[in-house]
Amino acid sequence: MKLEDEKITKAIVERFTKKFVENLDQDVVIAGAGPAGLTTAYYLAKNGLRVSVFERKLSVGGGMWGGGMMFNEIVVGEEGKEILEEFGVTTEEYDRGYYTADSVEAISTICSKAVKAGVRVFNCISVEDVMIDESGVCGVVVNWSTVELAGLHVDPLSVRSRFVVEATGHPLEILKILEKKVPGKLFTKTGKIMGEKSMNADVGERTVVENTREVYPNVFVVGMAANAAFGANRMGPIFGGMLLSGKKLAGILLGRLGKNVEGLVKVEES
Ligand code: 48H
Repeated sequence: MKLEDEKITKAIVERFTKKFVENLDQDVVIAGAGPAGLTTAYYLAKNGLRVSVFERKLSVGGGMWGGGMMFNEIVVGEEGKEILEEFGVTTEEYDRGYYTADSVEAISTICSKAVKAGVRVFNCISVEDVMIDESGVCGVVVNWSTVELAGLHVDPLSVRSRFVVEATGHPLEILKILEKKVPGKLFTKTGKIMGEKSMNADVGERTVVENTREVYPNVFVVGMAANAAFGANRMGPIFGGMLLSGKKLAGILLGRLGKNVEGLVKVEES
Protein backbone atom coordinates (compact mmCIF):
# COMPACT_ATOMS: atom_id res chain seq x y z
CA MET A 1 0.00 0.00 0.00
CA LYS A 2 1.34 3.42 -0.95
CA LEU A 3 1.13 5.93 1.88
CA GLU A 4 -0.65 9.16 1.03
CA ASP A 5 0.87 12.15 2.81
CA GLU A 6 -2.30 14.23 2.66
CA LYS A 7 -4.28 11.39 4.30
CA ILE A 8 -1.93 11.50 7.30
CA THR A 9 -2.53 15.25 7.61
CA LYS A 10 -6.31 14.80 7.26
CA ALA A 11 -6.35 12.05 9.91
CA ILE A 12 -4.51 14.22 12.43
CA VAL A 13 -6.55 17.36 11.84
CA GLU A 14 -9.92 15.58 11.82
CA ARG A 15 -9.22 13.45 14.88
CA PHE A 16 -7.82 16.36 16.90
CA THR A 17 -10.77 18.55 15.96
CA LYS A 18 -13.23 15.82 16.99
CA LYS A 19 -11.45 15.39 20.32
CA PHE A 20 -11.37 19.13 20.98
CA VAL A 21 -15.02 19.70 20.00
CA GLU A 22 -16.22 16.75 22.08
CA ASN A 23 -14.57 18.29 25.14
CA LEU A 24 -15.90 21.84 25.08
CA ASP A 25 -18.34 21.37 27.98
CA GLN A 26 -16.65 19.61 30.87
CA ASP A 27 -17.32 18.83 34.50
CA VAL A 28 -13.79 19.89 35.39
CA VAL A 29 -11.02 21.69 33.52
CA ILE A 30 -7.56 21.59 35.05
CA ALA A 31 -4.86 24.13 34.24
CA GLY A 32 -1.47 22.40 34.48
CA ALA A 33 -0.45 18.77 33.98
CA GLY A 34 1.95 18.43 36.90
CA PRO A 35 1.63 15.60 39.42
CA ALA A 36 -1.16 17.35 41.35
CA GLY A 37 -3.26 18.20 38.29
CA LEU A 38 -2.86 14.74 36.77
CA THR A 39 -3.66 12.95 40.04
CA THR A 40 -6.82 15.04 40.46
CA ALA A 41 -7.77 14.32 36.86
CA TYR A 42 -7.20 10.58 37.25
CA TYR A 43 -9.50 10.17 40.26
CA LEU A 44 -12.21 12.34 38.69
CA ALA A 45 -12.21 10.52 35.35
CA LYS A 46 -12.02 7.13 37.03
CA ASN A 47 -15.24 8.08 38.80
CA GLY A 48 -17.06 9.09 35.67
CA LEU A 49 -16.47 12.83 35.32
CA ARG A 50 -15.60 14.60 32.06
CA VAL A 51 -12.16 16.08 32.64
CA SER A 52 -9.72 18.02 30.46
CA VAL A 53 -6.22 19.11 31.37
CA PHE A 54 -4.53 21.95 29.52
CA GLU A 55 -0.74 22.01 29.67
CA ARG A 56 1.41 24.84 28.37
CA LYS A 57 4.45 22.69 27.62
CA LEU A 58 5.05 19.99 25.03
CA SER A 59 5.61 17.48 27.81
CA VAL A 60 3.28 16.79 30.70
CA GLY A 61 4.50 16.10 34.24
CA GLY A 62 5.52 19.53 35.52
CA GLY A 63 8.33 19.39 38.05
CA MET A 64 8.24 15.68 38.78
CA TRP A 65 10.60 14.49 36.04
CA GLY A 66 13.60 16.16 37.65
CA GLY A 67 13.18 14.70 41.17
CA GLY A 68 15.38 16.94 43.33
CA MET A 69 17.92 19.10 41.47
CA MET A 70 17.72 16.69 38.52
CA PHE A 71 18.60 13.63 40.61
CA ASN A 72 15.64 11.76 39.13
CA GLU A 73 14.31 10.13 42.27
CA ILE A 74 11.37 11.36 44.36
CA VAL A 75 10.62 10.87 48.03
CA VAL A 76 7.16 10.21 49.43
CA GLY A 77 5.82 9.37 52.89
CA GLU A 78 3.58 6.50 53.92
CA GLU A 79 0.33 7.83 52.41
CA GLY A 80 2.04 9.02 49.25
CA LYS A 81 3.50 5.55 48.82
CA GLU A 82 0.01 4.07 48.96
CA ILE A 83 -1.15 6.34 46.13
CA LEU A 84 1.93 5.53 44.02
CA GLU A 85 1.22 1.84 44.54
CA GLU A 86 -2.40 2.38 43.54
CA PHE A 87 -1.04 3.77 40.26
CA GLY A 88 1.29 0.76 39.94
CA VAL A 89 4.53 2.70 40.52
CA THR A 90 7.37 0.77 42.16
CA THR A 91 8.45 2.22 45.51
CA GLU A 92 11.38 1.35 47.73
CA GLU A 93 11.67 1.91 51.47
CA TYR A 94 14.63 4.13 52.34
CA ASP A 95 13.99 4.48 56.06
CA ARG A 96 10.93 4.32 58.28
CA GLY A 97 8.36 6.66 56.70
CA TYR A 98 10.57 7.56 53.72
CA TYR A 99 10.03 5.88 50.36
CA THR A 100 11.65 6.59 47.01
CA ALA A 101 10.49 6.08 43.44
CA ASP A 102 12.03 6.68 40.04
CA SER A 103 10.63 10.05 38.98
CA VAL A 104 10.33 9.06 35.31
CA GLU A 105 8.41 5.90 36.15
CA ALA A 106 6.22 7.82 38.58
CA ILE A 107 5.07 10.66 36.33
CA SER A 108 4.83 8.65 33.11
CA THR A 109 2.66 6.08 34.92
CA ILE A 110 0.42 8.70 36.54
CA CYS A 111 -0.12 10.34 33.15
CA SER A 112 -0.77 7.04 31.40
CA LYS A 113 -3.31 5.97 34.04
CA ALA A 114 -5.07 9.34 33.82
CA VAL A 115 -5.40 9.15 30.04
CA LYS A 116 -6.55 5.53 30.17
CA ALA A 117 -9.17 6.54 32.75
CA GLY A 118 -10.58 8.99 30.21
CA VAL A 119 -8.81 12.28 30.96
CA ARG A 120 -8.27 14.42 27.86
CA VAL A 121 -4.86 16.05 28.01
CA PHE A 122 -4.26 18.95 25.63
CA ASN A 123 -0.58 19.81 25.61
CA CYS A 124 0.97 22.92 24.03
CA ILE A 125 -2.14 24.87 25.07
CA SER A 126 -2.06 27.52 27.82
CA VAL A 127 -4.92 28.76 29.94
CA GLU A 128 -4.74 32.51 29.52
CA ASP A 129 -7.99 33.63 31.18
CA VAL A 130 -11.20 32.39 32.80
CA MET A 131 -14.78 32.64 31.61
CA ILE A 132 -17.30 34.12 34.06
CA ASP A 133 -21.04 34.37 34.56
CA GLU A 134 -23.31 35.25 37.51
CA SER A 135 -22.38 31.99 39.34
CA GLY A 136 -18.66 32.74 39.24
CA VAL A 137 -16.09 31.13 37.01
CA CYS A 138 -17.64 28.85 34.38
CA GLY A 139 -14.72 27.82 32.20
CA VAL A 140 -11.34 28.74 30.81
CA VAL A 141 -9.93 30.68 27.88
CA VAL A 142 -7.16 28.90 26.01
CA ASN A 143 -4.64 29.59 23.33
CA TRP A 144 -1.72 27.80 21.71
CA SER A 145 1.38 28.25 23.87
CA THR A 146 3.27 29.19 20.71
CA VAL A 147 1.02 32.22 20.23
CA GLU A 148 1.93 33.33 23.74
CA LEU A 149 5.64 32.60 23.16
CA ALA A 150 5.74 34.49 19.88
CA GLY A 151 3.83 37.42 21.38
CA LEU A 152 1.27 37.28 18.57
CA HIS A 153 -2.05 39.08 18.86
CA VAL A 154 -4.35 36.10 18.20
CA ASP A 155 -7.71 35.79 19.96
CA PRO A 156 -8.20 32.67 22.08
CA LEU A 157 -10.95 30.02 22.27
CA SER A 158 -12.98 29.01 25.31
CA VAL A 159 -13.99 25.81 27.09
CA ARG A 160 -16.93 25.63 29.50
CA SER A 161 -16.67 23.70 32.75
CA ARG A 162 -18.55 23.36 36.02
CA PHE A 163 -15.31 23.67 38.00
CA VAL A 164 -11.84 25.01 37.21
CA VAL A 165 -8.73 23.70 38.95
CA GLU A 166 -5.67 25.89 39.49
CA ALA A 167 -2.79 23.38 39.18
CA THR A 168 -0.13 25.62 37.68
CA GLY A 169 2.24 25.11 40.63
CA HIS A 170 4.55 27.85 41.95
CA PRO A 171 3.48 30.65 39.55
CA LEU A 172 -0.25 30.46 40.39
CA GLU A 173 -1.21 31.72 36.96
CA ILE A 174 -4.96 31.26 37.23
CA LEU A 175 -5.23 32.94 40.63
CA LYS A 176 -3.17 35.87 39.38
CA ILE A 177 -5.71 36.31 36.59
CA LEU A 178 -8.58 36.14 39.09
CA GLU A 179 -6.95 38.65 41.40
CA LYS A 180 -6.47 41.07 38.54
CA LYS A 181 -9.65 40.64 36.55
CA VAL A 182 -12.66 39.27 38.41
CA PRO A 183 -14.77 40.97 41.07
CA GLY A 184 -14.68 39.83 44.71
CA LYS A 185 -12.02 38.38 46.95
CA LEU A 186 -10.21 35.06 47.10
CA PHE A 187 -11.15 32.79 50.03
CA THR A 188 -7.80 33.36 51.73
CA LYS A 189 -7.33 35.22 55.04
CA THR A 190 -6.36 38.41 53.22
CA GLY A 191 -8.69 37.97 50.24
CA LYS A 192 -5.60 37.99 48.04
CA ILE A 193 -2.83 35.58 47.04
CA MET A 194 -0.78 35.14 50.22
CA GLY A 195 2.40 33.83 48.57
CA GLU A 196 4.60 30.81 49.04
CA LYS A 197 6.90 30.67 52.10
CA SER A 198 10.42 29.20 52.32
CA MET A 199 11.24 25.52 52.53
CA ASN A 200 9.92 23.40 55.38
CA ALA A 201 9.14 19.86 54.18
CA ASP A 202 7.40 18.80 57.37
CA VAL A 203 4.99 21.76 57.45
CA GLY A 204 4.64 22.12 53.67
CA GLU A 205 3.65 18.49 53.14
CA ARG A 206 0.89 18.78 55.74
CA THR A 207 -0.44 22.19 54.74
CA VAL A 208 -0.60 21.41 51.04
CA VAL A 209 -3.38 18.94 51.78
CA GLU A 210 -5.11 21.32 54.24
CA ASN A 211 -4.96 24.15 51.68
CA THR A 212 -6.51 22.08 48.90
CA ARG A 213 -9.91 23.74 48.60
CA GLU A 214 -12.14 26.22 46.84
CA VAL A 215 -10.41 29.56 46.51
CA TYR A 216 -13.02 31.49 44.48
CA PRO A 217 -16.52 30.40 43.46
CA ASN A 218 -16.04 27.28 41.30
CA VAL A 219 -12.21 27.52 41.35
CA PHE A 220 -10.13 25.07 43.41
CA VAL A 221 -6.41 25.00 44.18
CA VAL A 222 -4.34 21.83 44.24
CA GLY A 223 -0.68 20.93 44.72
CA MET A 224 2.01 23.58 45.06
CA ALA A 225 -0.53 26.23 44.03
CA ALA A 226 -2.53 25.50 47.19
CA ASN A 227 0.37 26.43 49.49
CA ALA A 228 1.29 29.43 47.35
CA ALA A 229 -2.31 30.68 47.49
CA PHE A 230 -2.75 30.29 51.23
CA GLY A 231 0.73 31.44 52.30
CA ALA A 232 2.31 28.14 53.31
CA ASN A 233 5.77 26.64 52.94
CA ARG A 234 7.32 24.96 49.94
CA MET A 235 8.39 21.40 50.67
CA GLY A 236 11.16 20.57 48.20
CA PRO A 237 11.33 17.28 46.30
CA ILE A 238 8.96 15.29 48.50
CA PHE A 239 5.95 14.61 46.30
CA GLY A 240 3.47 12.74 48.50
CA GLY A 241 1.64 15.99 49.27
CA MET A 242 1.02 16.61 45.55
CA LEU A 243 -0.63 13.19 45.20
CA LEU A 244 -2.64 13.49 48.43
CA SER A 245 -3.75 16.97 47.46
CA GLY A 246 -4.95 15.68 44.07
CA LYS A 247 -6.83 12.80 45.66
CA LYS A 248 -8.42 15.11 48.23
CA LEU A 249 -9.56 17.55 45.56
CA ALA A 250 -11.10 14.77 43.50
CA GLY A 251 -13.09 13.78 46.62
CA ILE A 252 -14.27 17.37 47.13
CA LEU A 253 -15.34 17.84 43.50
CA LEU A 254 -17.09 14.48 43.28
CA GLY A 255 -18.90 15.37 46.51
CA ARG A 256 -19.98 18.73 45.02
CA LEU A 257 -21.51 16.88 42.10
CA GLY A 258 -23.28 14.46 44.43
CA LYS A 259 -21.31 11.43 43.24
CA ASN A 260 -21.17 8.36 45.42
CA VAL A 261 -17.61 7.24 45.26
CA GLU A 262 -16.45 3.75 46.00
CA GLY A 263 -12.82 3.37 47.00
CA LEU A 264 -12.23 7.11 47.26
CA VAL A 265 -12.60 8.69 50.67
CA LYS A 266 -14.81 11.73 50.34
CA VAL A 267 -12.96 14.49 52.08
CA GLU A 268 -15.20 17.23 53.37
CA GLU A 269 -14.10 20.79 52.81
CA SER A 270 -12.99 22.41 56.02
C1 48H B 1 -1.42 25.62 31.17
C2 48H B 1 0.29 25.79 32.72
C3 48H B 1 0.03 27.15 32.89
C4 48H B 1 -1.01 27.73 32.13
C5 48H B 1 1.68 26.62 34.19
O1 48H B 1 4.79 22.81 38.71
P1 48H B 1 3.98 21.58 38.64
O2 48H B 1 4.72 20.29 38.74
O3 48H B 1 2.86 21.69 39.81
P2 48H B 1 2.32 20.62 40.88
O4 48H B 1 1.62 21.43 41.90
O5 48H B 1 1.62 19.54 40.22
O6 48H B 1 3.64 20.02 41.51
C6 48H B 1 4.55 20.82 42.12
C7 48H B 1 5.94 20.17 42.12
O7 48H B 1 6.33 19.86 40.79
C8 48H B 1 6.89 21.14 42.71
O8 48H B 1 7.26 22.08 42.00
C9 48H B 1 7.27 21.02 44.08
C10 48H B 1 6.84 19.87 44.92
N1 48H B 1 8.03 21.96 44.57
C11 48H B 1 8.43 22.12 45.91
C12 48H B 1 9.53 23.16 46.01
O9 48H B 1 9.91 23.43 47.17
O10 48H B 1 10.01 23.68 44.99
O11 48H B 1 3.13 21.57 37.33
C13 48H B 1 2.44 22.71 36.89
C14 48H B 1 2.21 22.59 35.39
C15 48H B 1 3.51 22.72 34.58
O12 48H B 1 3.62 21.63 33.71
C16 48H B 1 3.34 24.03 33.80
O13 48H B 1 3.92 24.00 32.52
C17 48H B 1 1.83 24.13 33.72
O14 48H B 1 1.38 23.66 34.98
N2 48H B 1 1.31 25.49 33.55
N3 48H B 1 -0.41 25.02 31.88
N4 48H B 1 -1.72 26.93 31.28
N5 48H B 1 -1.32 29.04 32.23
N6 48H B 1 0.92 27.65 33.80
